[in-house]
Amino acid sequence: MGAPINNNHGCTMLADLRHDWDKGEVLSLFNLSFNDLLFTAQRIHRQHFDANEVQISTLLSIKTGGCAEDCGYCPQSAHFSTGVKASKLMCTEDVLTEARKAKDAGASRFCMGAAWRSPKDKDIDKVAEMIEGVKAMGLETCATLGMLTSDQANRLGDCGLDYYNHNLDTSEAFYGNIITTRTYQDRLDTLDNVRQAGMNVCCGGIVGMGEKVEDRAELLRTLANMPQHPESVPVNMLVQVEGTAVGKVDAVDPFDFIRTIAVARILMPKSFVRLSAGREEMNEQTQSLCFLAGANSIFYGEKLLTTANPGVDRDKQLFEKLGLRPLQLETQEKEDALAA
Ligand code: SAM
Ligand code: DTB
Ligand code: SF4
Repeated sequence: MGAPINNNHGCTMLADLRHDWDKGEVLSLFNLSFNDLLFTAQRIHRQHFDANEVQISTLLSIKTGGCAEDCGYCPQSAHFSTGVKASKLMCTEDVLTEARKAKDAGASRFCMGAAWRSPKDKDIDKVAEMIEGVKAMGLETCATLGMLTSDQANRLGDCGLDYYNHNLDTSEAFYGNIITTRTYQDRLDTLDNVRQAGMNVCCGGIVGMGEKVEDRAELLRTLANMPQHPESVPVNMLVQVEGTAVGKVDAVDPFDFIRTIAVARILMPKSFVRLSAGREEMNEQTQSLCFLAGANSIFYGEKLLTTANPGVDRDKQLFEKLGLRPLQLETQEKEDALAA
């Protein structure tokens, strides 16, 4: 475990990855001056990554709406009237057509999301077929299907799923204000099953649901204190959807969102931190500060699951203005994906 070293200029250097953060330490990062926080985060970022390279994933909702869970932020929950039409699981052929388009547009990872509390075993068979087809195109694969048993996680791992996304969403203390139909421990159990199955973990949360800075700090502390940091940490800014439980809370101050990205970068130096949902509502300057704070991954393509994301042309322009480049998969990774 590396101890934080303060160099008296307000920047903390980390000798190694840590998994033993306490509450006060994380909160004190949030309370740094904005410049000190961003400088610290950017310096740590540069120790582990090319600061001008951004990983890009494209999302597809393979099964939309009608979900039994009551997640207070989600337009796909059957508990809210949001205008999202429920549909059945897409067929593999249509999913592969969308994956091909995503690859041609420049994505390196394709993430398939389903509005399920948890998949049935027969759903896993169908999703496995999709995963195999997407991998055969030389794309990395990610899925987010709800809670998994350890058998289901093993089956997804065996068919070559690279990443499983399952978010903790917020702190354990605030969680009950947002979701009542499953527990924080249920989420942690699925994350354990994913890890045991040998897949990469994609786990993060949402900022802007009315939580306090202490809740953001606790969410990040929980992630960072896992025995292994999630390889991918999506930080979503709440997309406020009319009809959901948190559709009308006060919008988060962009500086507080940027701070959350910076603290995620400092706590999990080697993880990809994704500037996730909410970019459609952000200006270019806010997004740029997120990249400066250490975000190095985005969702790319005009739709997230059911809500809007900036169009590909706008993102290309932004990358050009900032001198950013999409991360290219290594030749070896491509060959592995194609051979699988
Ligand atoms: N049903 C699965 C589950 O909940 O694990 C997978 C899909 S679910 C839509 C994936 C994640 O999307 C949620 O955990 C949440 O973090 C994020 N999400 C959903 N609605 C959102 C919103 N309105 N704004 C920001 N993020 C949202
Ligand atoms: C994640 O953390 N954010 C993505 C992905 N993982 C699945 C989903 C964002 C959804 C935003 C609301 C919607 O489009 O329905
Ligand atoms: Fe269902 Fe996932 Fe939406 Fe919760 S976040 S309502 S589990 S689709």
